[in-house]
Order: sequence, then C-alpha cells, then structure tokens
Amino acid sequence: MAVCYLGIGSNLGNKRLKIRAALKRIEELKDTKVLKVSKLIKTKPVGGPCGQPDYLNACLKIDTRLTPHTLLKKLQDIEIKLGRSRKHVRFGPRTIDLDILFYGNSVVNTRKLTIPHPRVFERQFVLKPLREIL
Ligand code: A4P
Ligand code: MG
Repeated sequence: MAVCYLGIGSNLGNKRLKIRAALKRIEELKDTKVLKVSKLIKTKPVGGPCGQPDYLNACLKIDTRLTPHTLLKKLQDIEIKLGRSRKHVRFGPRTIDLDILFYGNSVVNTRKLTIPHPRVFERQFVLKPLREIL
C-alpha cells in the first residue's frame, strides 16, 4: 500500500457537485481507501486564458495498492466520465482535474507521469488544502 496525495480542481459547471462525484468515484476504486479530505476552497485561476471562472480546489489523502500509472489511468477515466473533454486548453477551464501530487516517497518521471507533481510547490491552491490533511 502507498499513501498518496491527490489534488482536485474544478471551474466549470456545478463545481461542488463535480468534486463530490469525483470523490465518490475515488472511494469506489478497488484496492483504494480514502483517508482524509480537505475543505473545498475557492481560488483564483492561475495561468491559462484570461477571464476563466474561479476554481474550487481540494486535496485528499488515499491509501492504494494501484501502481502510479494505473492510478493515473483510473483518475483520467473518472475525469472523462464526469464530462471532461480531453481536447482542452492547457491550464484552461475544466469540469474536473485530478492530479497525483505525491505517491508514497516515489519519484516517477515518464512521458505520462511526473511525481511529485512538478507544480505542487508553487501553487497556493494546492498547498493550502494539502497542509490541512498532511
Ligand atoms: N501528468 C503528468 N504528471 C501527472 C501527475 N502527477 N498527475 C500528465 C496527473 N497527471 C499528470 O494533464 C496533462 C497530462 O499530464 C496528463 O495527460 C498526464 O499524463 P491534464 O490534466 O490533461 O491537463 P492540464 O490539467 O491542463 O495540465 P496539467 O499539467 O495537469 O495542469 P495543472 O498543473 O494541473 O494546472 N488554478 C486554480 N486556481 N486551480 C486549479 O486547480 N489548475 C490548473 C491546471 C491551472 N490553474 C489552476 C488550477
Ligand atoms: Mg491535470
């Protein structure tokens, strides 16, 4: 089992509902247990096109037997099921974004996956909810 931290963000549609739905689906993942969930915080968009809506962000702590790449695949399946288009603008608006921030003490650097998430340490919208559940 590995203790992992995930980041969740949404800035399109009913954000609170999308985040709740994503959480429910993460709870239903096999070999995975949700240990802690931070409060949802409203944040100003960082990067991306001007004028995009504010975000709701949260972080969660899970324990999982899924490998990092399997976990990424499962999270991407959830993003798609919740209506996220894969043809989105980088850093642009999205119904739901699920990022793996940390996976135990593993370091992963492949074409598809970088862990720790490369932008964790520069982003208050991640650090603030993360602090709450460490
Ligand atoms: N990928 C690599 N490493 C990871 C990882 N650790 N976790 C790859 C998840 N995915 C990872 O991601 C693009 C590719 O990153 C994936 O195919 C995966 O193989 P994406 O989610 O499709 O695209 P994205 O979200 O536009 O890019 P990225 O790089 O995930 O963006 P960020 O850094 O997540 O930034 N402002 C506020 N206030 N709140 C936010 O939540 N989010 C972003 C997105 C920008 N501004 C924001 C927020
Ligand atoms: Mg992402």
